[in-house]
Amino acid sequence: MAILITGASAGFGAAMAKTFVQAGYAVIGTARREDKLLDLQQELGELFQPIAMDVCDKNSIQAALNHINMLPEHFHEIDCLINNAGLALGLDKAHQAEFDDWETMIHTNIIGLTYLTRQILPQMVQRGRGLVINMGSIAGNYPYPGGNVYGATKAYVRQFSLNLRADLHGTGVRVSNIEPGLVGGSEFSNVRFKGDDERAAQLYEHANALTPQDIADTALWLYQRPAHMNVNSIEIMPTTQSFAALNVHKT
Ligand code: 8X3
Repeated sequence: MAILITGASAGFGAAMAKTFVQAGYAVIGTARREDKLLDLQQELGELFQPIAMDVCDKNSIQAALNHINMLPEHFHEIDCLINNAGLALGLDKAHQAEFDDWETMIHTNIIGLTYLTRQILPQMVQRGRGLVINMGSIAGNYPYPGGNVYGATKAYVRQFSLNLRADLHGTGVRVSNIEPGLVGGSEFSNVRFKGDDERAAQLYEHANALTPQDIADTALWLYQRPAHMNVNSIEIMPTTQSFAALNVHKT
């Protein structure tokens, strides 16, 4: 039995890979950047198997799934799929945002996640057990300026997760959606701000944000819940983050 984690080369995915390996589980980590995965394997040893995969490319996903069968046997059955690969690009208003960025987010956060899930689910249903953990976001629950398509993709992830639960009724397969707020220590904002590392750093300065380890610990906790328990969604914020009032534009 193995844990399959997408986007495992950095951030949440790398923290999850380490956390699950340290707990004794066999982990397959996928990402586009194979060199980063190989570095992680150096660190984690044989319980971690890297596979280069672009979650936006169905052929690449198929090739990765075929590759799993060439790994040692205890990696063959995926008991937990962690759909972690995803990204935000830009924080511009909808009328100013780059459409290419929107497309990339839709391809990665929605289409890639959905396709891979569809490929993995049958084996879980057949075994009558398994867990799909999707990485949602508070951005899927609360609108904010510039969140436009990113938030919409995460709202999709949340509803897809809940609808999977409806379809998987009676199969024993569990689905959880993790919805984090502000998390520092990953490349998330550096990617969102397209390399403006100073802007990214400012966001987390003095914010006492969550860490990738907090999210990895949550994923492990979800996986280790007993088979009769399904956490549908878990929304997590740093204590420093809360809600603001709605805006009123006065003329
Ligand atoms: C990341 C959380 O608040 O930056 O998904 O959208 S937020």
